[in-house]
Amino acid sequence: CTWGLRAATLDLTSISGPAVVEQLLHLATFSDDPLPAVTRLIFTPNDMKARKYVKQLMKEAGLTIREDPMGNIYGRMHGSTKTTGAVVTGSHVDAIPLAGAYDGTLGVIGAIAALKALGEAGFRPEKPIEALMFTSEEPTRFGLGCIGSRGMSGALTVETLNDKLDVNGTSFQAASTAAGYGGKSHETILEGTRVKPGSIAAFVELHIEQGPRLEREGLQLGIVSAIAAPAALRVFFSGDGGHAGALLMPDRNDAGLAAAELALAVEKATLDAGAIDAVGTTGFLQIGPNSMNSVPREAKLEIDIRDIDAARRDRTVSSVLKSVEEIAARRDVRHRVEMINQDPPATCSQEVITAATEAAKELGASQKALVSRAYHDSLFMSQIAPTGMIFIPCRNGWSHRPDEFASAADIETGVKALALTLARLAGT
Ligand code: HGY
Ligand code: MN
Ligand code: MN
Ligand code: MN
Repeated sequence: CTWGLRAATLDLTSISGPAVVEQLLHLATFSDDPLPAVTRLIFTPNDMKARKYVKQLMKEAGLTIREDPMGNIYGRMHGSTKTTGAVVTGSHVDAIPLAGAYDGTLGVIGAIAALKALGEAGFRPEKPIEALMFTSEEPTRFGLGCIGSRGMSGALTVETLNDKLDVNGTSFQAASTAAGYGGKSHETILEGTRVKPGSIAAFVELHIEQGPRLEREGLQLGIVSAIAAPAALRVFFSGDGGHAGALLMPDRNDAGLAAAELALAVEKATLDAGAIDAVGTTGFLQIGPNSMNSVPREAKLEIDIRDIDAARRDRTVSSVLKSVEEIAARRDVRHRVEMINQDPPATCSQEVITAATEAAKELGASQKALVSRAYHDSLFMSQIAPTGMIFIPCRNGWSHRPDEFASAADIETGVKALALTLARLAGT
């Protein structure tokens, strides 16, 4: 049948922005910090409560639930055919320290709400549709972002997973197994997580923009065309330290000052790239022993460098690496560099972009194509399936902070656009 006819008859009035907001705010109560801050790291007690709540919502939506060894949680709406790959939609519920209630969670709760509404509207998809909660998108606990979607897409090796320990020295294998997932080794865990080729026909992620463009232009939806290329590195400096009173300036090799210089060098290298899409951040800077009258002898920095142009991003990374060498030599400090990740950008699939754009038009929602400057699990899903993202505005573009906010009206528009996009991709 012609899609337009069927979409027009799809009654999605059961999708209610206020109801989704209520679920998001209930989810936000599972936090290690008092509201409105949300802190929720993978496999911690609050994450386990969040997982339980997500599975309860999936069950109430009539979805068939399955979980893989890394803790990715799938809720499936069966299609009329078994052979084709599923249309999948999802995001993450883990949150960096002192974050907000909408980053990631909108794409999980919204996915379940969209599938529930499609079921209630009597929509019977040809392809199965799945709501997916990725086990962890933030890099906080194991020092690597998108660990679940990397595992699903094959972008994660056993060696990489082996050296990802948390601050207590706990391995992913130990933490996931203690949480009821996992397995006897990282090999078996990755084997059980890897998505079989062809099993995903398309992937769509609903997310807040985490930037100010949509709100500034008064637009309701963003249809993502590309996702910027993220890179991250860890740098350690060490000097001999000493007494702040007795150690004279010419005799010092102050690791703290080397770190301070490097943080400024990151900013300079990024600005020297000469492009507004180039960003560089020293988000973590720790010195030791961190006492007023002791010359710092240790420093650790975690640096995040992104750009929509991968080659230009790589030039910025190499300029930062050159600065590490130059600062270390000049200040006579020892140094060590760990590249955490240096991923390619993602180009979204025209098929998904078209489906999402048509869905927005059907809703009469204002929209524009835009690039995602944040990374998402979509970055890795795009390596194994046609992938796209739908953005809604967030207040002042704020994200990764407790006052992150999206309105019930924008959330409702986003979930409806997602439902229509899924129906189009999964329909006959
Ligand atoms: O850092 C990011 O872009 C994502 O929010 N983890
Ligand atoms: Mn985030
Ligand atoms: Mn996110
Ligand atoms: Mn070196």
